[in-house]
Amino acid sequence: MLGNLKTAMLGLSLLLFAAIAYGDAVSSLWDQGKAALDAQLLKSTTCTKDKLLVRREWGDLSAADRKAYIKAVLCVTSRPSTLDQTKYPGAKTRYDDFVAVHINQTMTIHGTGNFLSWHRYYTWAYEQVLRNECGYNGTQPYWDWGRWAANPETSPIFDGTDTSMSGNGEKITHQSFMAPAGNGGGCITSGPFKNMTVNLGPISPAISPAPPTNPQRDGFGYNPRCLRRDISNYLSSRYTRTEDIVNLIKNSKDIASFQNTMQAAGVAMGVHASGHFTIAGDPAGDFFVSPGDPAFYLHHAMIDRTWTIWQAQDLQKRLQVISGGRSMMGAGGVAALTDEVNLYSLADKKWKISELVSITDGPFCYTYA
Ligand SMILES: [Cu+2]
Repeated sequence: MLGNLKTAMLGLSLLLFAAIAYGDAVSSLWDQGKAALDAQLLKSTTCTKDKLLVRREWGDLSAADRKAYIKAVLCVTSRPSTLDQTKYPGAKTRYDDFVAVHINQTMTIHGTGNFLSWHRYYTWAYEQVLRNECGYNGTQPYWDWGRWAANPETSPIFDGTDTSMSGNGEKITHQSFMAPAGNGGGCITSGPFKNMTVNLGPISPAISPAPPTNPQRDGFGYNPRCLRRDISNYLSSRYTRTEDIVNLIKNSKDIASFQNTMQAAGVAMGVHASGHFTIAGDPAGDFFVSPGDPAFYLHHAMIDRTWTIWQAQDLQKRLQVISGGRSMMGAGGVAALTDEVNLYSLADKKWKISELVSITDGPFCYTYA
């Protein structure tokens, strides 16, 4: 009798769990591609199902999981830099090392053939450092833009609580360059990262008043300042709704249209720029220095998830494909799958783009919930 009751209650709680688990039209596209991803995993020589790390949406993490992630990020910001201090005097912490490597390669990793694979490897390398250098057992969470598009400021990612990635900046009179000024613009004042110091840059600040100028022209000088944000729903409610993500995935028939639509920064803004400029401020709105805001990695994990879902809709035709040049300005010619991706001190190995296209091959062994 008691056993039956227990079974019934377990069944009920499973039902309840199923009912509250978040799902939308984008996760339906994931489900449609899942069999192909599972088959790809079976073919992998390096990754197996029992080793897979599962990345989850911030809103689906428990408070304890969020705190563990935050603790690991704070740990990376407190460990010393491993970079050459004569060349990178502004890189004080291990966290800054990531920012410096992104600054260094900015012109050859955006609007290029390696954009997606480079940022996949970079986000993975960050996740590895959290785990290997800061004792983190979890995975890199992602920011599902569509889920919070109506009001990112009140999302669990940016609500300013101690389980968030900190909140908006203090409201100041300012101009943001990519959207009308929102309710912030100043230093963030709440949440776990309110005392975080941004050390590198700026290089292309997208907010006025601008942050103080870096003592070195290359942006690698020491320029300690607060983290500023101007979170608003202006871009998210127009360009990163669930329907926008679905349209991006469904309407992009080849890799060129997928990544061009994703990276568009013109009249219609793609999800990539919209995500960055939904956070805005300094350094999130700075094309070169944007990884200096710790929310960067949640954004780029979602870029990566979106790419994976697009791939999975026709996996075998969409894995070994790239499009674009080797630099933003066209120098260097057309990118090739055999081009190497080098993260220098952030990861110990160089990989070819062709080895970075599957989330269960090359260095990778993860999936998305
Ligand atoms: Cu980037």
